[in-house]
Amino acid sequence: MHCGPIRMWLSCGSPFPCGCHRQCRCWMVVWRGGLVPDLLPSKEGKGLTRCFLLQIVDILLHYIKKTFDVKSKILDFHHPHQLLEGLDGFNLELSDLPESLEQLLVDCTDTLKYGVKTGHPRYFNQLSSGLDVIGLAGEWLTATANTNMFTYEIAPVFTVMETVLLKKMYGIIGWREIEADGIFSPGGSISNLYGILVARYKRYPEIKTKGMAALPCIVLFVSEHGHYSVKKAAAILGIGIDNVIEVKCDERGKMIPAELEKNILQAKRKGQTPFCVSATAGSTVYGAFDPLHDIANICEKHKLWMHVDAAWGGGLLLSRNYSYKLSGIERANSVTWNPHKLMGVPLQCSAILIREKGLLEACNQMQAGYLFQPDKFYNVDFDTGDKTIQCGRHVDVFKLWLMWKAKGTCGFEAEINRYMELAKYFYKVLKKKDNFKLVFDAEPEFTNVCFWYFPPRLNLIPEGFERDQELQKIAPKIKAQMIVEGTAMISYQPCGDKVNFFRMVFSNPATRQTDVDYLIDEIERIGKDL
Ligand code: ABU
Repeated sequence: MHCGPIRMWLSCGSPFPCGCHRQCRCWMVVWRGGLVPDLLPSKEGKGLTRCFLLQIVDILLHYIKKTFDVKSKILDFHHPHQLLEGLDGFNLELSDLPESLEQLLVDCTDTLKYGVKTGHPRYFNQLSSGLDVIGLAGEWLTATANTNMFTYEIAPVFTVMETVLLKKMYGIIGWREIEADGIFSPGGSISNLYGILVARYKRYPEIKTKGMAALPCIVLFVSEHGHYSVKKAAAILGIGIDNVIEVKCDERGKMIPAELEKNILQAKRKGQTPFCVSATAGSTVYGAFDPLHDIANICEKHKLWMHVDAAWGGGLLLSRNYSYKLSGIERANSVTWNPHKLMGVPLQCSAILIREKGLLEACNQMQAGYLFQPDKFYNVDFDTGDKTIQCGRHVDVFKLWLMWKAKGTCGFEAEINRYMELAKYFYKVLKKKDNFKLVFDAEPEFTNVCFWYFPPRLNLIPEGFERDQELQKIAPKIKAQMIVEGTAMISYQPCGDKVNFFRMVFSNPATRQTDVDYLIDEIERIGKDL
């Protein structure tokens, strides 16, 4: 059966390309009448559904091919007002009458056209990048199944699959299955929220019924390079961001254990009650790994919950060469690990792992009678929905499971090792260039490489405030030009007393050394006259 373009069927009125005249007539009636097209579950809708979905697949395949074509633009940038006003027939406004299937196909094409190809070899903008074809297939299947993770009853395969993946992750961290628990959540921020929520519940189970009024002034600790979601969690949980104590880091962005201990003692002296430390394994900007054993020793000494935000760095556990960087993670009470970052799983895929069975459920359980009936005929341990802070929960596990099947642990390891090698290569090239300056003049600890570009003009200005004022403007200008031309995407930020610098990260399987060389040339090309 062959499906030609729907556009052709409409204009020539010829028999339906899949050979079904009846469905073709249905289509024409629909088209002229402006009624909802005759797709499944309509009795006659099988042929048209097939043709429509094959057209969608064609659109997606065309996009995927362009994504991996290094010569194609990463994006066709337009300002928000232009998208709102409408572009070449791409109109975001919603109408009262139904649009034709033909128009929907055009809308799908345009949605991709004006978006960003995050799988492009020169997309370095975020920690999550790349487009894994197996993961994509997993996401398609997940959307087709269109179920909810709250009960085994409606997600039998996915709920059991989740336990298999969690068990694998506990084992990699170094926990025994019988002592561990976990759940997939909508992103690293929510996983960190879970870590802090459970930490507080463990210490003060009365929080669930009595609220914060029943608790003393509790405080938690995170490094000054830790993710902002820790503060956000404190705000959401009613702890308050003033009660998140930021611990000083060394020049590489690692928490200084002596500073942590000093802060804990200071808090106690002030009458505050420390309950949790959130350590970081792979900080967002510098890619720093906190000294986890030292932090674990301090947590044990002061009886504090140790959470490790390994959203970014967790994937490194799969590399036998580099997993030592997370040594001590096995001593954590909870861990955030996002397979959608270093492991390249399509967004979103994040896990919160807790080293105590039953705690997640005890903390979050509400026993909604309409979902979690205890008298079901199967093992209700697999009705995991009462462990979560959500009700409805998206299936995020299948794409990860399918990718793990396709690559094996060794496949993830090889990819991650390659990113580490690319980061070292990038560092070595930059080190040799006079017009680039590394934020740290030492081999990268992770795949993050932070650097400034100095246009020749800036070399005439002596080091100091005035030069920093000028340097601050360089990275945003270079990035803006790259976006407008669609040639590459890389992030930048200021950090502490350091003015805007670029952050390169490697987590994109499509990136090759030639793309790294290209990025450097591109920065020089755009930046030299700034
Ligand atoms: N921590 C969220 C992701 C940040 C980034 O992609 O740069």
